[in-house]
Order: sequence, then C-alpha cells, then structure tokens
Amino acid sequence: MLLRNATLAGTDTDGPHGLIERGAIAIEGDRIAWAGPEAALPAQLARRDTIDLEGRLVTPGLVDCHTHIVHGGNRAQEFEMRLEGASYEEIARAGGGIVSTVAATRASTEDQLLADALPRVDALIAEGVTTLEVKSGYGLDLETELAMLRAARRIAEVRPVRLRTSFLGAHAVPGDYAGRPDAYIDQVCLPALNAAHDQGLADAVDGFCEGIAFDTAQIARVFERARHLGLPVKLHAEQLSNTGGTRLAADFGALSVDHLEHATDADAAAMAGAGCVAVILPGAFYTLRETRSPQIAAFRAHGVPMAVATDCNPGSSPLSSILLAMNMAATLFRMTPDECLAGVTRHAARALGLDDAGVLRAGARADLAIWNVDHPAELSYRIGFNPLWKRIFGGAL
Ligand code: DI6
Ligand code: FE
Repeated sequence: MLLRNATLAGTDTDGPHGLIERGAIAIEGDRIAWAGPEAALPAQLARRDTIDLEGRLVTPGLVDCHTHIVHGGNRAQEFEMRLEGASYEEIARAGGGIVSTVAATRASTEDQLLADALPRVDALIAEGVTTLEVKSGYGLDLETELAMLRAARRIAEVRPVRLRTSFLGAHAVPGDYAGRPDAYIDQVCLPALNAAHDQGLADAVDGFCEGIAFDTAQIARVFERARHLGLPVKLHAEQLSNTGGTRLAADFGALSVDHLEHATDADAAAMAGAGCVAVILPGAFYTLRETRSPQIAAFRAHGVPMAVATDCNPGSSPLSSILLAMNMAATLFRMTPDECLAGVTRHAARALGLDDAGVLRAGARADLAIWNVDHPAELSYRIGFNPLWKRIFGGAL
C-alpha cells in the first residue's frame, strides 16, 4: 500500500512535529517500508495500491501509555461526594476510593471485566489509538490481579489494538490488610507478581508510591522482584505529595515516572540521568482539581521526554479521550502542541519500552492515524471534537 499526497507528522525529520508536507508512506505487510517527501519516493515503491490522501494529516497511531481501563463498576457516587466537599484522600481513608473499585472488580467475572472495558477501549480506538497500556491493581488478591491481566490481554484478541500490561499489585492496601502494608507486599503482591510473570501476563511492573498507598521501602521490594524476574518498572510518584518515589524509580532505571505534580527540579535531573520518561496525566489533575502543576519547565530544561496519557480509571481520571488529554496538557500545563503530539506517540512508546511504535519511520509498525486536519496543532486545539478519518493497524486500513 502507498499513501501519497499526505502531510506527515511524527517522522524522524528535525523541526516541530517532525512535519513533512506533500509526503508519502509505503507499507509492506505490517511495517512501514518508507516515509518521506513524495518527491523523494524511490521509483520501485511507486507501483502499488495507492491512496491519495488529498493533503490529510498522517501521524503515528496514538499510544495511551497509562490506563486502568480494566476495572469493575464506577465511582459516580464518590464524584458526587467530592462535589459536596470531600477530598480524594479523605474518601480513600474512609474506605472509598481505590478499595471500593477493588470490591466491584472482585465481584466481576473476567468476561464482565472485558465487556465493561471494551466501550472505553472503543472510544480510544475511535480517536486513533493503536497501542494501549493496561494496569492491574484493582484485584489486590492473586486471583483477581491475574483475572484483570487476562482480561487486558483479551482486549487485543477482540479489538485491533496492540496491548501492553503492567502489574500494579502495589496500588493500595486492601481492607483485609489494613495497617499491614508489608504483610500485603509479602503475602499477596510478590506471589501475584511471580504468578503473573510465570503466566506471561505482565510486560512491566508499576506501583503507587504515596502517603495513601506505599512508601519507597515497600516499592523497592517490589522493584527488586521485578528486576529479579527481568521485568521493567514504572511508578506513580509525587502525585499528591513528594515521598521520594521518583528518585527510587530512577535508581531502578524505570521506563517512566507518572503524575509528578510534586516532583522537584532534582527529581527531574534524576529522571534525565536515568533516561526515564515523565508521563503527564492532566485528567487526574483536572478531576481532583489539583492546583500544583507538574514542573514542565524543569523536564524541558533537563531534557526529560514527556508523554501524555489518559490515566483512564474510575476514580481520579474517568477519561476515555486521548485528544482531550492532549488539550488538557496544553491548556492546564502549557505543553506545546508539538510536545502533546510527541507525548502520545514517540515518548509514550518509549514509556512502554517500544522502539517500533509512535514514529513514522521505515521499519516501525504500520500503525497510523489519518486525520481530517491540515496541521497537527489542531489535534490539541479543539475540545470534544474527533477529526479522525481512518486508522491503519498493522498495515490494514
Ligand atoms: N493514581 C491514580 O491516579 C489512580 N491510581 C493511582 O495510583 C487512581 C485510581 C483510583 O482512584 O481508582
Ligand atoms: Fe494511574
């Protein structure tokens, strides 16, 4: 297949958006064979099924690199409580929050978890998402953590999307272990991680390092096990307070550190030194009406790559729109449209350890989004408008 008469963004070319006007992309099987200015197209690639895109924008298929899209139930009632003045942390401490979703998730079958997730997945796919990360973390017992990961894997069997899983056993302390987080780590989290790894269900290991969740010593024990198993790590850190998670994650060479509202300049420097991606999650900031923004300027200054994701979850970020996440990153955090696009393509792929996604380059997977827009800045600019024309997944329209 040959796509011609296209505007390309997200290529290897230097300059904002990696933009190439009047570009072409040749696809062979599930890979990009060639991408560049149409005038430079090698002659032998010109003779194939050609689609004239009439100037439409082509970007890499979008990558949502941080979701909790598999979960039971919803937390609309907690939303109402917050509107009446309760804080997210107060609700969590009163037995609501994450642990209430744990109860709903444990009460769901694996089939139900999958069926509940699919409409949210479909909303992301409709916006050009071709790669999706899904975390466990609402089971908090061995059986349900594994069921969540199996449901996550099955998404890719029933929908055209590439899927990466993260084991998030260290997400919250369940009720039966209240006040005994170390016992929970030893008796549930580490055995569940071993089982998830044995069954090929975990591509990475995540944790929630926070006052209402786990401290750095507890997360370090989970990361030690991940290292032993050969799994990469990532971490929710400095979302509601600074507890040192970023430096711990950097010490373990984490793929990414996520949230980061309370991260400092020194944290950004540590991330730069370790090559970690900063995953910016404006949906949670917006939903919780946080007032302290992540220090985008510090990440920029230290050259930390920034990704943007939905954090789709039933509590702090009931967001199933990657385009809205881009708009929020721009409007709330002053990220540029160029940074927002890189945040949902190249840098998001890197946050998942993928080097063949998120870029229009020969050899990368042919996962593309084709848009009815003239310029990539329009993707971050409009609110509640989906200009996707078509999506190509693994070389298939
Ligand atoms: N941080 C988040 O934003 C989500 N998990 C986490 O560790 C929130 C999950 C929830 O409220 O259900
Ligand atoms: Fe999260």
